[in-house]
Amino acid sequence: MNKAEHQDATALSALSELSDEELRALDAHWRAANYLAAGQIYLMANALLTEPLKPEHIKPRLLGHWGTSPGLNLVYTHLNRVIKARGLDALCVWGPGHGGPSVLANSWLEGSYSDTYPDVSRDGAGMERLFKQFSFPGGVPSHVAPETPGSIHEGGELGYSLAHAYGAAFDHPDLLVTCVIGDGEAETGPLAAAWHSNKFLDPVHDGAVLPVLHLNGYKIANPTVLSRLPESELDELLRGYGHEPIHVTGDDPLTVHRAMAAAFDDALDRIAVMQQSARVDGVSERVHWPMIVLRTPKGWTGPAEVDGVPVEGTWRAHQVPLSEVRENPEHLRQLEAWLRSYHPEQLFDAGGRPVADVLACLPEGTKRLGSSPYANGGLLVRDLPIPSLDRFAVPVEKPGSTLHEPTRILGDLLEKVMHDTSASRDFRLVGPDETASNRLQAVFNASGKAWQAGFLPVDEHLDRHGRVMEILSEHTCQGWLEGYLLTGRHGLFSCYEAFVHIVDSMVNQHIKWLKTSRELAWRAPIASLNYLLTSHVWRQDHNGFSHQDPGFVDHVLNKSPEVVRVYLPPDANTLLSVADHVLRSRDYVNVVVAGKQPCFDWLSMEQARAHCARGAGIWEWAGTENGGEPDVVLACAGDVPTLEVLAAAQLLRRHLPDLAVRVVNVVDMTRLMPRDEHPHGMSDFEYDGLFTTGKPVIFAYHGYPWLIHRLAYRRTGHANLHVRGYKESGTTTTPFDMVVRNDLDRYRLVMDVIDRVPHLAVRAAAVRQTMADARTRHHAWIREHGTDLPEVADWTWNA
Ligand SMILES: Cc1ncc(C[n+]2csc(CCOP(=O)(O)OP(=O)(O)O)c2C)c(N)n1
Ligand SMILES: [Mg+2]
Repeated sequence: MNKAEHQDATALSALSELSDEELRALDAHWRAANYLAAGQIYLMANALLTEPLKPEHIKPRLLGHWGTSPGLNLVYTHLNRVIKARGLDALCVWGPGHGGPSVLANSWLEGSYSDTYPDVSRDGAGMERLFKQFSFPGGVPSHVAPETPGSIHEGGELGYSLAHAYGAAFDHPDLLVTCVIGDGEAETGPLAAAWHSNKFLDPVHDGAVLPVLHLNGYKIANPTVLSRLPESELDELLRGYGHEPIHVTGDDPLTVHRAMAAAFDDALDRIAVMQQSARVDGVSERVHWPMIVLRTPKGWTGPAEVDGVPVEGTWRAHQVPLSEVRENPEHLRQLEAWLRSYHPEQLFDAGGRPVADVLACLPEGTKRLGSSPYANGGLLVRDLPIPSLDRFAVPVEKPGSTLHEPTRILGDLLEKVMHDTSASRDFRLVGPDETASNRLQAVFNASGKAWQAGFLPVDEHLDRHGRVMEILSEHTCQGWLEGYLLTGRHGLFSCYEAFVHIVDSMVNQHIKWLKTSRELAWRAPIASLNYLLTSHVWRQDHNGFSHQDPGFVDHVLNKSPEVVRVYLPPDANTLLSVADHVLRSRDYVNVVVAGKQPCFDWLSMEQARAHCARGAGIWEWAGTENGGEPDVVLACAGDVPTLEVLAAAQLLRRHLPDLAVRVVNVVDMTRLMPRDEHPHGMSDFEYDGLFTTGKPVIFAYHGYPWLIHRLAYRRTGHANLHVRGYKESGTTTTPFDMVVRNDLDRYRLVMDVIDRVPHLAVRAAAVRQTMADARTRHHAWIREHGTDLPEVADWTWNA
């Protein structure tokens, strides 16, 4: 858009009734924030420019992002005004989180920063610290990070702001969540999907989300798609997403202040009316929420031209507009002129404290964005009411004789949790369209599925006030849940195992957030992010190869050990015990992999609790040790591998009754790690006792076999460890064929034992041959009958 068009559009915007005094004060606040943002990028001394700028005042490494900062500052300034005027509880999610200097500047101006970090006081000495520490060794990161007061969103990896904002707003009816979305960020898949969150926001029980699309026109090196659409086309697009856009456009500060104030007032008036009509008048029609489209220049108020090329209003303003300030006197001169253009002497008193005009727009106490308890969710979180597990446990008189679908049993527990949080509304279940498919449908007895779009008679369980969230965007599910947890609530994400990879990089970011937060005393612990991965690799009966990928566990186990936990409960009662644990935990990312298909019940509730507390242990009843040393250890992790190991143990009992077999089951994968690498890691002493130092260990694992080697490579007995798992051989076939194809089946495991226990090869050659023949029989049988061999399909534990 050219300048004339800018002005036209500005003229169309409604102008607010700001008094000249208010206008001057808002502009003073904005200029102060701009000054402080630029100061952080460049200065390590002479923060107030009390003397002419010299090279030694400049940081040796110039790091940070200027371009987005003036726009973020504008939003912060105007949010302050409306929070104060209307007494709002507000939170802001800063999508372009690379604008760290802006958010830091504002939290310093409002005093939140000094409240959190008293050594960075709101005066000249504190300003100097604020400047020097930014992107400086031993200081603070360049982005909006966990260290930043008032933040729940790093914005380092772009795309998640809008989903986070909605997550924060769900079940916080009195909260306004403003969300600044970069026009580059708006090109990402996660952001594009998140516009539809407005079809899930309940105007009665949820707060409001006010998106501010920040059209500064550019990304790092390119124009942005949305900024180059004709305004009418953009307007239609946003209306198509269900919003009513309010456009604010311009490059003259005072005009934009007036338009921005009017836009905020207009948006908040509309929101208040919509909430009133839903909450008081009981209107249940879908709401088309307002949003603001803010079109101002990138790097606004910065250097217009540098070295003969335009910078302000272009992509060149993205990071550091003047890059050779120490070496190039012209750059130094330009920087000084730029910084002095804000008139710091009018904004700060001689002691460096912001003057009254600058502070006039600021709210107080916890209304300040940087001091909102909503942004430090651990302050708000209550314990989840988790009922006693005994009423949900399945009775187990004898192991391996009854079958249950573990996730269905878990669904009963979740129904109760959902029911018991009906009033507190602080628990949600999210998933991409799979709650029922994952057999958790009992929760629908306690809550329907959130839905604000159209309803048809065929629909089931859709509910304007529901707390089960289903949208076919794993990114949106993940973003919602993160925002919900970060603002002090609880939840569970149930997902097909293979497709949870879609959020690999989102979970990376959340783990980083938690790792850093745990090191900040002022950040209170929040509820853990819990994944239930079901419909797993071994039982993709309907789908086949595309749906088979157990690698999320590998991905997560690379991450900060203090944050990540991985559980593979082998049956219904162990799943209940694991669920109880993860739902109570704080500050972790818990990955629980469990089947939804009928699965043998191995452990009573009491045994399950003890087994899960150990995380890994011997199942004496399944082995044949008789008090001596075992000849071989059969280890397993995961429901299907556990079944195959027990079936193998039974075959060994029958065919090689003298062989001393130990059966070990691992529920908590991190138990396998060395003790000094993970807080759950086993000492060598314990590990050696369980797995022996010299006997063969045949380990049947749910996922890719290499993981077990990685976890155990330092152990004495590693050379004797032989792992079977998924080796990417899959298709649509019978359940048992899946394990046969991947050499994880009972017959193969028996052959592995014979091959690895010394002196057995000759003695047990006939047994080995019987096992190989069974595999051959299996092969022919499934091709003829389409089902598994009766001896496999009808198998029960019978020792
Ligand atoms: C997912 C992702 N891809 C790429 C980047 C690298 N990156 C950092 S800033 C940026 C441009 C962002 O542009 P925009 O959202 O318009 O922000 P602004 O113009 O306000 O700086 C890019 C591509 C990133 N941070 N995250
Ligand atoms: Mg941009």
